[in-house]
Amino acid sequence: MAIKIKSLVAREILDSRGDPTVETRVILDNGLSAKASVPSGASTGEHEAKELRDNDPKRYGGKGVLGAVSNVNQKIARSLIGANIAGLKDIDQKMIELDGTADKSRLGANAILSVSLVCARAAALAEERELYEFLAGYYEFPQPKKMPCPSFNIFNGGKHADTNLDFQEFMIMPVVLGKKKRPARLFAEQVRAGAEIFHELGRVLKEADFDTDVGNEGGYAPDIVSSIQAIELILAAIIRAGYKPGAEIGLGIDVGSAHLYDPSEKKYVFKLDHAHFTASALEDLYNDWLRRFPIISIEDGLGEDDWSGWQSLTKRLRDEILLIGDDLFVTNEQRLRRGIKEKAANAILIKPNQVGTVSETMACVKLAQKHRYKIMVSHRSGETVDDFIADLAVAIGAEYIKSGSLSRGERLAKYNRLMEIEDNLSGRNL
Ligand code: 2PG
Ligand code: MG
Repeated sequence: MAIKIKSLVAREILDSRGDPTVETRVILDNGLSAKASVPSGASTGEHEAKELRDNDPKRYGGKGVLGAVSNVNQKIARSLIGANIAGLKDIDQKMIELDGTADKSRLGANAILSVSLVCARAAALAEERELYEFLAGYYEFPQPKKMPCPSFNIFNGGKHADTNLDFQEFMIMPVVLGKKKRPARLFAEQVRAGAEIFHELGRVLKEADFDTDVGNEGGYAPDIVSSIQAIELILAAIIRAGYKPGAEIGLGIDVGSAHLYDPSEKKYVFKLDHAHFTASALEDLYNDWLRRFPIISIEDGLGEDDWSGWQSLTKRLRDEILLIGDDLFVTNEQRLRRGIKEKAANAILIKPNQVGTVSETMACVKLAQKHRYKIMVSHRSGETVDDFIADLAVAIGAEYIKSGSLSRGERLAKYNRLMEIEDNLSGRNL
């Protein structure tokens, strides 16, 4: 017998930056209930689905989400109460139609995603399955077996911290750790390596008289003298923590370049380095850096609408490193289709709130996998303790996940859940 949605109740809660966001609870007619909340970006792409904010300057500086909350409690609840919880695609489709806009701006992508996430979680509960297992089965992915490699953002800049660093994220990726002799709990060992390097970086910074406060994603965020200095400090920490840069730990960079682009000049402006780059000069810079440093991944190396720049960058470096499209693709099938056609990027960042429903996220993942784009599942800079993306990454067999640094509970919630899943997969929790 079908298990149906009995009630949907949303509330305004606060995210990790102290800004309002939407949390929704669903209750099923068999008494089961689940809760989910949505994250929010700071370096949001121009082409993302739109979160609905109240824009009432008297509440939370205009960032309140009472409108989105009431859309869940009234319009969405009215259309979904009585729906079969096992029909997630229908549930998502109903919300897409109810909204009726291309960017979900009427009901709000935040309202819609909170319902989409909570229904997926409740459907898994109703079937008494782990969320990652349920998602893989329902959306027809192969049985989950492998864990994603974590990408830890231990140096925060750009829009994520009060620092002079223009680059948004410097990440360490223990991607080659255990290649020779694979440890039984590889993911847990990768987390350990990340944490040890993170703490060592704190000591390296302190000794050099830099401050060790952390940014939005839990990485350090001191003012420094050049972008390269960030790389050098990280490399020093990797070595001092007892790991080999390159051989065990690769580096990843999220340039967040859309926010550095000056359209009047047609150049990318790096204030800290007093440098202005055209797309092709920036391509040369990346090419130079990856020969000098163990860089294995560059995300949003060029702007979100610089298709010809992306094409050229991809042609040059596609066989050497991951070129990840975040603001470029915004987890959107149409944008990814264009990227495939134009041979732009070789990897895609997957963030459910960029598109607004789990079903559309899965459709985009399938298209990416069909065309051999590597997948990195991602958190947002404004997060909650909801760990949905950990299960999502395992369900779809993502190669990578980024959920920030090795500090701040909302970042660790995802890594901790992944360590639990790793134990589940190997039968240790049974
Ligand atoms: C990014 C994300 C997450 P934001 O650019 O990849 O790190 O940042 O959520 O601010 O868009
Ligand atoms: Mg990004």
